[in-house]
Amino acid sequence: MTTKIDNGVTFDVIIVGAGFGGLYMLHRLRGMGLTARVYEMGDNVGGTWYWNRYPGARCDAESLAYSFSFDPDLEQEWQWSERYATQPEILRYAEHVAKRYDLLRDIRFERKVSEAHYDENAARWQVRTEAGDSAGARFLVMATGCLSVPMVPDIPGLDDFAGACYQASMWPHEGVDFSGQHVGVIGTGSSAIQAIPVMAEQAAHLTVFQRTPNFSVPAHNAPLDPNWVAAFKQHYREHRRLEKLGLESGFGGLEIEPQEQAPLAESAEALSDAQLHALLEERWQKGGAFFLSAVGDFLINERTNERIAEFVRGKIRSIVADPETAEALCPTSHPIGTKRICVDTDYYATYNRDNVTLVNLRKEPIERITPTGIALQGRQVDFDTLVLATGFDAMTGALLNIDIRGSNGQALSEKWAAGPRTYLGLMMAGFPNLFTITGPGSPSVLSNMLVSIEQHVDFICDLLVHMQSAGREVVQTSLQAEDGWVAHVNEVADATLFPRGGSWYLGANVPGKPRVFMPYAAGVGAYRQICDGVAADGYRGFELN
Ligand code: N01
Repeated sequence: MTTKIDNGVTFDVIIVGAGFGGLYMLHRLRGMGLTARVYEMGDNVGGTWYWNRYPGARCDAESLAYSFSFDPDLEQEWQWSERYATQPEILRYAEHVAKRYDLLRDIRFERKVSEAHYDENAARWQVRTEAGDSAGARFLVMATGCLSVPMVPDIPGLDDFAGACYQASMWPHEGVDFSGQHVGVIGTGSSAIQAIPVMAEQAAHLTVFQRTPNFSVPAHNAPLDPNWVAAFKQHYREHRRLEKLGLESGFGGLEIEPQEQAPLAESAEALSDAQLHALLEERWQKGGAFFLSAVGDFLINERTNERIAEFVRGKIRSIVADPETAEALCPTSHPIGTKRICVDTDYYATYNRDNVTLVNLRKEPIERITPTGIALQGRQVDFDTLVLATGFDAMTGALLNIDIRGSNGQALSEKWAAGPRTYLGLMMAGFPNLFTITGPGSPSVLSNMLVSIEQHVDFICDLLVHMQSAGREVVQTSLQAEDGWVAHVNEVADATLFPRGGSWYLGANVPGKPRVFMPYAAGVGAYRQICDGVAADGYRGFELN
């Protein structure tokens, strides 16, 4: 432990997590003259970009968009080197932000928060860490991230494996050398789809154990041309404005000139196959998840969705040489886009390598993990090293891992027993003065996280200023406001194909987790308008005392 333990100290605000959400929150609070302490589990800033160091890890939003907008000088001075930034570069950026705004002195690292209890009489949150800190604060801000609790698969024999076993989201800082190794990887989500091509280049042999194939589109990543960037940066403010309104996509649609991006067609209904193919091909060649928004109704019209899905399957069949492997890689069990679309570099082509084998677990289920590999029904596949790219207990996992208790000692785990309930993804009824950044019920994981983080932090800070000027100490949301918001979030999701995705958006990847569509699916523009309206109405749905 490098810093002294907090014992009985109090702050205006305690922030949990030093990822981008925690860093910006701290910066803003400083500017308001408030005292704040950040507790962070890792030994450095960066959150998801601190932990997810697996080979090939990079962002699926363009670097010029996946960055802070709050300071025009920062965005002008920081130079991104690639269209999609690598994990090490994003981590360097987070470190730069922390140093540039002198944030480190208020962050305590290697501090896992174990409990946060609200003392109603004192109107104060009391927070403890596993390291032994005990501190109080009027406000508590959970900046714990949406994808920060790794899922260890419940496969019999996992502990019996005698070789090295790595979880993609807890990758060793010193890296892993796969040279000459036989490697097995379980999972084919975004993490695996990025890691597999890179690991395949190094390993003697790579066996991919796939339960559900995923749709993936090419990133067409490339180094950024400094002249292009300089021209883009002349318009940075306007790009940011459009991005905040959800009118420009940082998922692959950035051009020098800021422009409101519309789908190439509102619906595929009136398009012939050849016409639709041409539109999709245009976006496919451009690269990135922006591909999905080529046609406006892809998430509400089953026929459109299936035609787009079939286009991608056609791509897979044209890239992967072995027809059986190609068919196994073709997703058929969920509408395209209802699970997070993956963005890759050479993923499908990797299966043409002699040293890569796909095991289709739908045909050959895993019986158990053995000391030397994986026993399938009827055969054994041996390898030296096992990589688990098996995802996260998303959106609620990090909050429920902490013993959070609000008014009358109510535990958050009790309140959320049937699934998360929030008002605007920002507050829970019965938990006064506690805010979540990009919590369930907000656009969060369906958006560019940096855009959503800044909007949440700014909203919370404006609310605190409003409370200060009104002489109020306590803010809470009502059950009525919360019920109304939960109903609205469900209504929006139910109007789409999202609930059919069986994804981590729904909690479907965690055994026993209630199936509730957690993010708000109407987009950052609509959400921002609602939040602005709430604030303009004197913070409708929030009770100030
Ligand atoms: O996790 P996932 P991820 N036996 O949950 C499989 C973000 N992200 O870490 O689908 C066999 O998507 C599971 O199979 P199935 C992004 O938002 C972003 O890859 O449950 N397989 C699935 O294939 C992303 O969506 C970036 O049948 C098992 C895989 O493990 C989110 O993080 C990069 C299994 C888990 O896939 C999560 O992605 C990386 C079992 N028992 C991540 N248990 C970028 O910005 C699980 N699986 C680019």
